[in-house]
Amino acid sequence: MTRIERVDVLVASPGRTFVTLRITTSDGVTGLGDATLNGRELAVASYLRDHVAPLLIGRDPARIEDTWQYLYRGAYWRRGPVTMTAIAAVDTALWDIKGKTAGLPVYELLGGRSRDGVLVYSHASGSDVPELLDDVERFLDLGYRAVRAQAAVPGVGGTYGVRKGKVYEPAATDLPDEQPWDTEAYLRFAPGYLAEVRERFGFGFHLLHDVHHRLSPIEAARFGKSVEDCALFWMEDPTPAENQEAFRLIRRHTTTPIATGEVLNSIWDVKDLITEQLIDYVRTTVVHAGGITHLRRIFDLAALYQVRTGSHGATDLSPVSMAAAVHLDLTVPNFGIQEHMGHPDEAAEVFRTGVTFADGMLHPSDAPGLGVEYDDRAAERYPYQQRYLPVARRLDGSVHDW
Ligand code: CS2
Ligand code: MG
Repeated sequence: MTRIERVDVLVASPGRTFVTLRITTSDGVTGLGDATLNGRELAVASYLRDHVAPLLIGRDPARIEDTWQYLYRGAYWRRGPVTMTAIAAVDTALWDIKGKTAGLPVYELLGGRSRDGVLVYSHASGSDVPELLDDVERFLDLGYRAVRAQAAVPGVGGTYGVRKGKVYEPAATDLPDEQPWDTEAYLRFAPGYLAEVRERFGFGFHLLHDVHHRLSPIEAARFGKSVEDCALFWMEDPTPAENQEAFRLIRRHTTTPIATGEVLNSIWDVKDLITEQLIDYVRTTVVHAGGITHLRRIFDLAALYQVRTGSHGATDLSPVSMAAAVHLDLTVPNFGIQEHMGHPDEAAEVFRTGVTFADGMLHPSDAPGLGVEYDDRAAERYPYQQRYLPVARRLDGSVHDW
């Protein structure tokens, strides 16, 4: 009988920090899982190394669902980003192993292809509107059929999403960078530049925007109404989603589609949003919402209510969870879109992935399992670096949602 023989928690910072779980079976088959929780990485590394790994040794790697239930119910303390990211890493690694053992890519284990490829969007941004427009053009020229647009609000250094360098990386300082925020300035400025994107490039591609949890429900309703002529694919995280009822108010005022869920980590956190159709896209992910096993439950619930998938895919989601996302996205009937921000060049030295980009879509490799390899020797060149996400402060100095 095959058994789990070894569990490694691998922490490295190739361009940015990633925590990767590797499970090795008594047959010598290995599986990878992403365990990266941006800004709180070591909490998950310890949860896995100190609390979960000892429980996995000797277990049957084929029993994915049983392991999921064992780790979720057996923890007693349920849900939350650290627990669900740790369970996700184990789950993803076991699906990788199952695929390798079966000699099949994971998407074949999930029901096979429902589409030719996975439509993706990437991030255009600018420190001013001309720079944003040039960046949108760059992504359209690269073949993206969907582009997110974010521009710095004049005089507001804390505007979310403005890239400095090749990829947008918000966790860039060894202590939280405290950034100013001015909601009124944002509400007066952002609708204008989104309209300018449409004026310059038309409506032949999907335009997305991330509000990033910054507005109250009525402010979000006001924003949604003000951009209706821009025909956004979605406005993302218009208001913090802990209070799922808040979205009822937004829904009453605007037809701009809504996406939320990247900071949520279980079906319970999105149940009302989905069953009341308060959102149009659910953004939960393989890495933060309990792995492939739990995310497909969320996606199946969403399908019943015509809510489509729109998973988070920023730089802090490693090539391992991005590959797993593509395998799942390829199969689910209610796929919407997949975020694809890419990774720093150094990450490609550590993670060798078979995922490819073509014609505005991502495509998984047909290698057995997830199709990702981890190079330990390369990882040694990039020791862990502690980095924090920023903190936002209103003009009166009080903390706001970053
Ligand atoms: C953002 C992320 O990609 C997105 O939609 O919300 O950049 C997010 O800020 C980071 O993933 C946080 O680590
Ligand atoms: Mg977001």
